[in-house]
Amino acid sequence: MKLRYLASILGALCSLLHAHAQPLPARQTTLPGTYRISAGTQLSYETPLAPLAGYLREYINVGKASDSMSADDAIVLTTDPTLGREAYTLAVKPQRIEITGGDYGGVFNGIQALLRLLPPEVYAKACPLPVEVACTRIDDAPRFAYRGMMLDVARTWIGVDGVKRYIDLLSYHGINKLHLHLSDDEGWRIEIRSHPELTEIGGFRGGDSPVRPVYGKWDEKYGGFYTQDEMRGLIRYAAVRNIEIIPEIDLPGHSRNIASVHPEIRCNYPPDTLSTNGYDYRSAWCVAREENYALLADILGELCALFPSKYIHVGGDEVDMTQWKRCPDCQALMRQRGMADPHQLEDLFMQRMAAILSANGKRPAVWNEAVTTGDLAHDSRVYSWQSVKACLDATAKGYETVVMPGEYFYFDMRQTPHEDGHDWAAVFDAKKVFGFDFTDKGFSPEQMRNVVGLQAAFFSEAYVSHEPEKPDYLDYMCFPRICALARIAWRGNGEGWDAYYKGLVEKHYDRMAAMGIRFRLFPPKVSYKEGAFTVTADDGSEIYYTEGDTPEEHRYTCPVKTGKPHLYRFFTRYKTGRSPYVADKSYYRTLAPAVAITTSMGESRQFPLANAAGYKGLSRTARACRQQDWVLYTFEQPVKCREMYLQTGNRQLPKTIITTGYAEVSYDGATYERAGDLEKGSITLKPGRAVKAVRIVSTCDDNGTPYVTIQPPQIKPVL
Ligand code: TNX
Repeated sequence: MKLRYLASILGALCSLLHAHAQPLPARQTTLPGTYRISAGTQLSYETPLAPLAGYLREYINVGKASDSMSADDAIVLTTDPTLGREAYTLAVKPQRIEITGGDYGGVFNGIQALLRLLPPEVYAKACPLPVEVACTRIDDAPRFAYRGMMLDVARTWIGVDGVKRYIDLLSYHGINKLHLHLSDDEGWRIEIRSHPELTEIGGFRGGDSPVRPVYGKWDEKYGGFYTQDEMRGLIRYAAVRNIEIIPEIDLPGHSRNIASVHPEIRCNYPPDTLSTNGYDYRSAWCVAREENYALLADILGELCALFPSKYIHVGGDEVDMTQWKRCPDCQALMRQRGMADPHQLEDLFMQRMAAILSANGKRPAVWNEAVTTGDLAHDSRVYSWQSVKACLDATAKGYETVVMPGEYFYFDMRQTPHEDGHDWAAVFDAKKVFGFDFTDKGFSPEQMRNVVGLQAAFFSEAYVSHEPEKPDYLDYMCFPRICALARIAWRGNGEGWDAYYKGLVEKHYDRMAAMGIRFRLFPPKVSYKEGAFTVTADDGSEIYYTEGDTPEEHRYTCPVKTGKPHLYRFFTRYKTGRSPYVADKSYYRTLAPAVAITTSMGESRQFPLANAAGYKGLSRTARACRQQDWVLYTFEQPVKCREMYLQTGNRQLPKTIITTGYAEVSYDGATYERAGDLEKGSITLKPGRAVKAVRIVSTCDDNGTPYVTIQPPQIKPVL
């Protein structure tokens, strides 16, 4: 008996130690009866909760405020600090609804719990009144204090309204941190009053800007920025919704933008810009140039004054240290300090940032590379993105760590192999996000104590070429992956995927539709056997298909008989959601006929033309393109095919491409005829005859990168 007593005390102690790691299951008790919310329902609240009363009224059009906290027929908002941070209880009683939060955030979370009990139209601010709610009591608290999402507004500009919409969507899901990636090589998005040129010039790329266009939007000047007043508005808007905005200025790398506006911040040597047609491609701040720290003090000083967040993210990822190795001043500094490794220069730079932040009452947040040596101040917060190992490493070094390894949490990654998006970290969907578990990854209890929470990221290089004026691509990449992230950050995944998926499909799809989210449905199951397609969707969505090149969509109602399965692509729709296309494997089958690739731009030694010609990987030219530069594909034997796709640039990303140009086809190897213009550096040919050679010709002067990437041809057989 005694032993059991001791064991249970030990158990309780252990669970306290694991407090961060152990998900806290919500307790929900269903009670008899219902409460009817009507236009006459009163709203009672403690004075500091007034913003939440206003918020709630936007969604449920309840009646007048009441001072009485004991009124019947009322929704009552109160706080009780003994509940703990962000915890809440929601009690729906026959006479009234009580929402009690451990703090402001707890009350907000309780309101969200109430919205989830109402018809989904509540998210469209169209909840019919009166509405009956079954009596219940929910006691709930978050697993992690930090439940974040990072949005890259540097590569793709997202204006104030777009960010507000995103904040709304995050807040419905209990995400409480929005990390805004406000600067990168391609854009500077926050007004700095002492240096207005940073946004006036650096907020835009292309046109007459010294910042070169990249990732699409080639012909126009593209960009935008937030004034400090607008940002203050966003900070307030987010705070009402229990979201803290954490700003990031990416330093000392990813800084080509500011270096294009202030070239003097770069290292002290003339770069070789022959391959880039004179464009200085260097992206790192010089560590040895003392004046740089005055400019940085101005910038960070204003950020510290503007953002209430305790942490200011100063980047630290992917610094090109070859620039420091070539800089006489950086080299002299290294000798003077007895440094052997350029990572120590990054440490020194980051220590200077930490000192500026500390003088302004703030702490640094950094990407995991910045703690490679472990010398950075230990009150820094580390965002571990590169791998699970990087998370283990930062937590072992004792840093407060936001866990966000790319292979689980980079929502710019594609979700199945044939969809859009990056793939460098992994190809994954919401199921993998939901499955993220600390227990099988080797975190010790000490390391778990350093985990402050989870975050996902949406980097936006690819968004800009997917109609960024619309939220479709952003939504498709983020939802339902954000739902899964939010669930594991709030509660964990103890319920298992099947139960979670059921709730997602049966309840949450309707909510997301009412929220206006253009969410992704899971792909339908497609099988082609004995001359017929059979397609099923397990989520009640409607199945459609397209045939050949015609965009017309047909409703699938019974198996489709065909001898040409490669012509069909299936997908599903449910309200505002849609699935990716799914095709038979014959659709993707390619040929690899012997081909020689030559170019007027020379070849890179590291990525020779033989890579693409051998269908082994990408090739690069030795320099950027100019007008009349060409890439020639000559086939050993003329090739008959139904489709030939020739691509310059990175897969899925309009970058390192021939920005503008055209293709010429030759059927005899001697005469060429024009076959069409490049689109995003690529062209799909549908030649009626066997092709002997194709030539791609550039019509642009420069493409803003030091080389052009050439991909292996993708040639589809005649079937
Ligand atoms: C890596 S994540 C980056 C970003 C890219 C992203 C694309 C990080 C700290 N650096 O600059 O946008 O990959 O997935």
